[in-house]
Amino acid sequence: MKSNSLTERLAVCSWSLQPASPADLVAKLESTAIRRVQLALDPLLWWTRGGAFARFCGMTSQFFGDWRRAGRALLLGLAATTALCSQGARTGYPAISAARKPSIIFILADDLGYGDLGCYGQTKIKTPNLDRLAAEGMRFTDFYAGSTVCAPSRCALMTGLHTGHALIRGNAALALRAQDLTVAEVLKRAGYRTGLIGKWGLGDANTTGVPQKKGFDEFLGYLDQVHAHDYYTDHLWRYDPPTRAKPGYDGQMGFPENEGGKKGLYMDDLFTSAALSFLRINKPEPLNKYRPFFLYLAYTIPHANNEEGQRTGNGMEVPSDAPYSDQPWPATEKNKAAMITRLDTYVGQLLDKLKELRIDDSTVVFFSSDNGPHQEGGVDPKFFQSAGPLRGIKRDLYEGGIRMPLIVRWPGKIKRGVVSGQVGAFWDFLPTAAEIAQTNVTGQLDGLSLLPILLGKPQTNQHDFLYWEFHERGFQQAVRMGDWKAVRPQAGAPLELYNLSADLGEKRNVAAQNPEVVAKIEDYLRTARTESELWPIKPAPPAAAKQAQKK
Ligand SMILES: [Ca+2]
Repeated sequence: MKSNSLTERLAVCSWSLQPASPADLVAKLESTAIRRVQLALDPLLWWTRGGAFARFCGMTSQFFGDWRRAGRALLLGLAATTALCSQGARTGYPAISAARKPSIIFILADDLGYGDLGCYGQTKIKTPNLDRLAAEGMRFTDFYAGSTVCAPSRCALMTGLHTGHALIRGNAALALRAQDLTVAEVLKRAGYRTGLIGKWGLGDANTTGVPQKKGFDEFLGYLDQVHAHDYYTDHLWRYDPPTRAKPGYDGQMGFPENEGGKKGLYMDDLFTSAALSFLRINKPEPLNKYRPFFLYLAYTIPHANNEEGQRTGNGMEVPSDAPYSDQPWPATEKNKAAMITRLDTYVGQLLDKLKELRIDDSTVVFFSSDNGPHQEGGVDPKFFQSAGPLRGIKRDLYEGGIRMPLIVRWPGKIKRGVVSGQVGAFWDFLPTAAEIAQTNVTGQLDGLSLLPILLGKPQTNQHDFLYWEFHERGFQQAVRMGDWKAVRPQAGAPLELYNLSADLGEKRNVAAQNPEVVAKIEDYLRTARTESELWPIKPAPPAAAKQAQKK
């Protein structure tokens, strides 16, 4: 009854969750003549499918007792409803050009390392679906997150700006402002239906940075990053706009399944259910004039529940440690592996749904992670070599903290099984998505579109440099220039220089042997950033300075 109860509670909005019997009825109807009639009717009805429409189907089904009669009743109901509300109902839809635009999904993992996936060399943790995604698309070897912790990394992903120009350059209680353009705003203006499911972290309640003010039509998830540690939270935030057919929702949504310390509903499971519904409801089709969608699916695993970790020593909270229960590993590591395989299973479900809906060829799927592997919640990132061959982890500007898996699949457009050494970063996503959506972006951006390389064309537009700054240990900077990587461990310190083509693990500082390269990077660093009162350059705290010197 629990899932029914959940479905019922969410059914007021367009994201009903579990495919309970009303939704099954809808699915059956889609393959019948009734669907053809439905297509000719008011598009407003489409948006009600997960809510009032589904409930209507359920009621008619129950009342008439069989599919056939329910279908007949449905036709009558649709006709009557159309007569009542068709006037003006199409006006809310932006015109989509004759050339259909592809939909876009960005799946983001939280603290997943460069070495955590089979297709990136992981040997113990099973990730068959992500490996399949890579086999069917393009896998990048030299792609970088926006930062080495959550909020600034996600800010770069959303705004197309690196941490030398972005508003949010560290984990802090800051909110995006009205003038901070996001990829969701760009895509919404281009006619996309935009949804965010999962962790936001770029603006709390009652600020200018909530998802619905930053381009997302719908949102279900955590606003606050610390709240996102709680995998069995008793509430999430939800925004769903009101329409003529449904009242909408704006506020906290409670989950009695998790009240009083109960662990009945794992939030990443819920996010997957919501994402599957989002795809089902928003798939482009004649009824919505082939309106494409953008889904930003920001999972919270395999991040640790840090508070649980402090209480119990094991913050790797997951419903089951299967399929690793019998492994002779520490419980924290079994849980971490189970989290990653669980995430992989979610991705498999999403890919299956795209195929089932027959939109896999017209949907570009991105998968990445926001920063390197952590050593929180009782895990040791070395246990599975989660950073692969790279140096450093989360909170480092060495490669392990910022170099990420990136897989992009677009059947028929991106060649299968390609491995690319193209250098790119999170701030490239906004311009790439804009070009996929056939729209222009004005204003300052640090990113460039990677669409040419995705389509197998010459990538003539290249970064001269990639730039990061990090403020938790004083002031640290990093630059990637060609095969060179420079790191400044603290304000005023000389640059360390590594040649990644010969020394991927950043073990040999070759600054002294390459003064002209160091000078070029120093020249660039003089122009790489704008000053920010929020993020002043400050000396390293004594402990961090000592730590930096050790490295
Ligand atoms: Ca993170």
